[in-house]
Amino acid sequence: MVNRGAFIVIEGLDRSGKTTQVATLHTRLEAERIPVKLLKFPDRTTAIGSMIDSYLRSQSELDDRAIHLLFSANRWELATTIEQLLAQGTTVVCDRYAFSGVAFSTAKGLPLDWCRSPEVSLPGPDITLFLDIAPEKARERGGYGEERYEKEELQRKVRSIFSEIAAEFDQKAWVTIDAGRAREAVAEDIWNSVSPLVTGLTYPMQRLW
Ligand code: T5A
Ligand code: NA
Repeated sequence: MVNRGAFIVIEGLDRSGKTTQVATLHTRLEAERIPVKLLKFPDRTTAIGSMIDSYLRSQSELDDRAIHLLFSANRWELATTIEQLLAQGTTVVCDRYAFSGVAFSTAKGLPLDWCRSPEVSLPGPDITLFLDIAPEKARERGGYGEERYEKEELQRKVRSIFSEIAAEFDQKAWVTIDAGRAREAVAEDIWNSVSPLVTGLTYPMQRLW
């Protein structure tokens, strides 16, 4: 029986460097000959994803609950794929996941428990790396302010909800990384956290939450 792949989630505030770090991790895993698949949420390529994309670019309006459920449905669309990849021994690296879903919608004013319920029993990450950065520092990076949620006040609320979510996990399952440093330093911390997991796991896939 092959060991299953690890499910690695990279979370963080907008412009914290998630996409940059996911790409670096991908390159390193390939160099180590570890089978790997990158995923990103929202996955804007599906029919649901195109509704989300239009909402984020302020080209359409949706009730806060409706958009929340679309973000969640966008993960459920890929739940079986994630499960199959892990079972066949492929490591899955995911740029944002259910924690973003809960943090952003709660920051907009929806109750946390309500936000969490559609995420329950999705494939659970083996490790979540949270890229933490002060919103005022993130704002200095390229492209900030183009999409709906890229406002400093909202980002501050999102950051505090992420820290509430973090408190529910032990230090091995949720690792907070200072993302305000140089790319290489952040990448090194990520590698040190994930390298023990990527040679394959023998325990079953987890479920949220
Ligand atoms: N959302 C998402 C929900 O509300 N509910 C959900 O369920 C989900 C999944 C879109 C929005 O949707 C919300 C959250 C978001 O507001 P997205 O598509 O992931 O989510 O957003 P993106 O715009 O693609 O990504 P971000 O804006 O969050 O950027 P990243 O990926 O964190 O940052 P990255 O790597 O693109 O870097 C940003 C810039 O900084 C530079 C990069 O070169 C780039 O210019 N940079 C650095 N500069 C200095 N030092 C470093 N260490 C740097 N690392 C990167
Ligand atoms: Na990104």
